[in-house]
Amino acid sequence: MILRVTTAALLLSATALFAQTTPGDQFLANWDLNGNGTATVEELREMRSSVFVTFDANDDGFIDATEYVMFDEARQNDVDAYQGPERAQMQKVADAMGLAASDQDSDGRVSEAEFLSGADRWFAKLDKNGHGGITMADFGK
Ligand SMILES: [Ca+2]
Ligand SMILES: [Ca+2]
Ligand SMILES: [Ca+2]
Repeated sequence: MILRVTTAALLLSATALFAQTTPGDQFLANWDLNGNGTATVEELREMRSSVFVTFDANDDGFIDATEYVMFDEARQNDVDAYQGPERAQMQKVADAMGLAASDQDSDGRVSEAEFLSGADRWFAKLDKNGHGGITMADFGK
């Protein structure tokens, strides 16, 4: 009986793992800061600012190539949780914060200004239906 309960519990937790959140759910969980179902460009900038501070490990105002190693790994972990078309969707989100996409003056490192200004281009790309906010609809849900 105990064994059966344990198995059921295991099955339940496995189901929870497999019924993972969609990229849209995950995106909004991270970027819709006030939780109203819409990520605005202001929220994208604010969150990018927090992300920047997190990965500018030596606080010199730049995420350089060395610091990008950690940052790339963190974003890749998110991508690796998905497969198929959802993986492609997550990859796009991850790439948008990459060194190549963010380093506008091509000096090999990303300043906070470069990183924050990326939010505007990113927002325009993500807001597929152009209604001024990113919602689940923009992720095809
Ligand atoms: Ca919001
Ligand atoms: Ca730095
Ligand atoms: Ca730069």
